[in-house]
Amino acid sequence: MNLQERLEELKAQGLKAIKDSKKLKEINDIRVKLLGKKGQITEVLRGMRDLPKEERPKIGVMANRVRDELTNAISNRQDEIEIQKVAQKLEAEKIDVTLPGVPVKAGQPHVLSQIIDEIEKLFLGLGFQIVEGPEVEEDHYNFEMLNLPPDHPARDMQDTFYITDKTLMRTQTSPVQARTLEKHDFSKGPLKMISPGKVYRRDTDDATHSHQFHQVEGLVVGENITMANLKGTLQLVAKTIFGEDREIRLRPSYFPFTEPSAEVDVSCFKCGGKGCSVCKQSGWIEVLGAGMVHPNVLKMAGVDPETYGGFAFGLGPDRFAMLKYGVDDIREFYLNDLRFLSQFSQKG
Ligand code: 2NM
Repeated sequence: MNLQERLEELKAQGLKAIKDSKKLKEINDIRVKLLGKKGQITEVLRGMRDLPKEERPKIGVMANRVRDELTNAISNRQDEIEIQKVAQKLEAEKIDVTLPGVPVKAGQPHVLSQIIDEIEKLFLGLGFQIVEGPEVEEDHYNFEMLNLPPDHPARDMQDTFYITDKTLMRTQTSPVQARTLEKHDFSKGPLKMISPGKVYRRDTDDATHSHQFHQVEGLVVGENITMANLKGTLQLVAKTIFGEDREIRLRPSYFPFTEPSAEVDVSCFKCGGKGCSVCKQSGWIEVLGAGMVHPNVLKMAGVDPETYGGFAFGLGPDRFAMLKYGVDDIREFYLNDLRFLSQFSQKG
């Protein structure tokens, strides 16, 4: 085979190999094999020394043309492979922005928080302040200031978690009210407040008793506050939580911190008052305690009962939620079982 034939052969083989190559590494190997220092084309050029002088230019021109063609083919194929690589990467990483999104699972406030939030919203709308206070409380504020005498059964070790002789886990949120009443400046107007929060009683937990539960207590003290104001306010609470058609009634009762005192019933939200299993055929359900603030409570807080007076009430969000949603075991609220909690998803 003469050099000319050899060049034709190398060109044909080379172009085919270049065309078939799939990777940059492969094409680089082809380049070295053909055009490198010890490459096949280079070898042909070296072989020209053995040719008669007059044949050399012709073969030289031809060899250069073959080298240029192969160089071009290599460069083109390299570009093609490069572009293909980018295209494959783009294809693999493609995202379809028109696909519907994956919804994020949203939780909701605890059912007791939902009840408390609703009550807070109502009272903020009526111009009340929301006041929080310590859960570890002084005996003085929890009992003394609220007209609970030292021999009152609630003060027994049996009924209260004492921390020391003088400190305890609050059994009601009224100590927050005693603290606020004591500081209130009546020249700036009446005191209107609610105090929501956790309270503690020494109790054996069962379906209807829990050693921790919640309270929202309300207090209004000012001039010319009457029991009619109390009834109108509690009417709103009943309608807000249990529905627009609810009525309330007051029955005489006793609390150490109010005189007179009342138990407050709401007309049954299930039967509307006709009598059913929820209201035990009475048409009414007991939901609140309330009364006119005892003069002793005012005096203890440094407020003159001759000039100022008012009403107070206490309600239990746990009891409200049990009634409203038919929960038959108070302990459910404190077990943090999502199968229970997730049933109270909020609307809107
Ligand atoms: C109740 C029932 C009746 C009450 C009284 C006071 C205060 F601070 F004025 F003395 N706060 N809350 C009260 C009155 C609480 O819970 C069933």
